[in-house]
Amino acid sequence: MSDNMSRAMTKFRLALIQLMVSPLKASNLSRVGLFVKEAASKGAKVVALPECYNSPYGTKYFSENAERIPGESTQVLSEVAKDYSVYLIGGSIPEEENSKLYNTSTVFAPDGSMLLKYRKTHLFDIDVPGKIHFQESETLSPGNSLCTFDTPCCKVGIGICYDMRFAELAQIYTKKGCQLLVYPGAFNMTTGPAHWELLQRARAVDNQVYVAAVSPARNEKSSYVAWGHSTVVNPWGEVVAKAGSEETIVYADIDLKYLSDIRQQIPVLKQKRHDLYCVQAMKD
Ligand SMILES: *[C@@H]1O[C@H](CO)[C@@H](O)[C@H](O)[C@H]1NC(C)=O
Ligand SMILES: *[C@@H]1O[C@H](CO)[C@@H](O)[C@H](O)[C@H]1NC(C)=O
Ligand SMILES: CC(=O)N[C@H]1CO[C@H](CO)[C@@H](O)[C@@H]1O
Repeated sequence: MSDNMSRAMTKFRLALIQLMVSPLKASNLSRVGLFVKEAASKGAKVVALPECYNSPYGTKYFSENAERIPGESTQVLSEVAKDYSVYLIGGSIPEEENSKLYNTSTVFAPDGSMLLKYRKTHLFDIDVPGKIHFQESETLSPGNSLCTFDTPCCKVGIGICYDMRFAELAQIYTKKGCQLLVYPGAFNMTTGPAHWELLQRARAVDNQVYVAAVSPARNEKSSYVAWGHSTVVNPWGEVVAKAGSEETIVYADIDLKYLSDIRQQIPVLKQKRHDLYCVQAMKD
């Protein structure tokens, strides 16, 4: 693609695949291709799968379904990304290496190559926002510590589920130039109604970015009942697309011209906020 063309591309379609996940990994894997095909046929250029899309959420399933990377699931992701020529954000899968389990997210380019691999190890250990978390991801996936990737349209930042709660992560991604943040996640029936949309809107309006969160569909029979409601929020903080609890695909057009308009109208990102506050604090 020529530089001129990529510069001109200020709009692209994002699809979130709210998959119904079952204990049978093989059948679920085979359906990934069908959903991505459908999304690509509707013009999606960036497609995201939910957290734990190839195995139900729960420790007993993690060990049963864990695999190496590259492995069965990432092979499927690579082929599907290539077949339909999309950027594919592979939600997360349970990964095994040296008898340890990790929740790992991968992203594939339209040529089938793996752009990044992001492991979360101590997801619920993060008491001090930013600190420990970033150190760990730095050591686990050097070079991709902050988990961003470039598309011809914009830079995308990836977080998994709980990461959504950390304003700092979104802020750092924004400072790195991300215009879209994607969080594969699986909030439950308590945290879902309370915080799922609120957190996305907060991250979006704080940073004037598009924020998308992609959940598995709700399976009442599952041991972990996901809230569903995969959502896309625009830089003004408005929900532009939202699923219910059923298996479905959510589409949204990401408009970078709109994003830059918002940033011009309310230029918070241009001001050195921290410097201002420090000066103010010293005066006081
Ligand atoms: C991640 O994986 C670990 C170990 O397999 C598990 O205990 C934990 O609940 C998982 N967390 C998420 C958010 O998937
Ligand atoms: C959802 O998760 C929260 C926090 O981990 C927990 O307190 C709550 O009991 C869970 N709710 C359901 C319905 O499982
Ligand atoms: C998303 C997906 O593929 N879900 C399927 C997983 O496998 C079970 C059992 O075959 C199906 O019922 C789900 O629809």
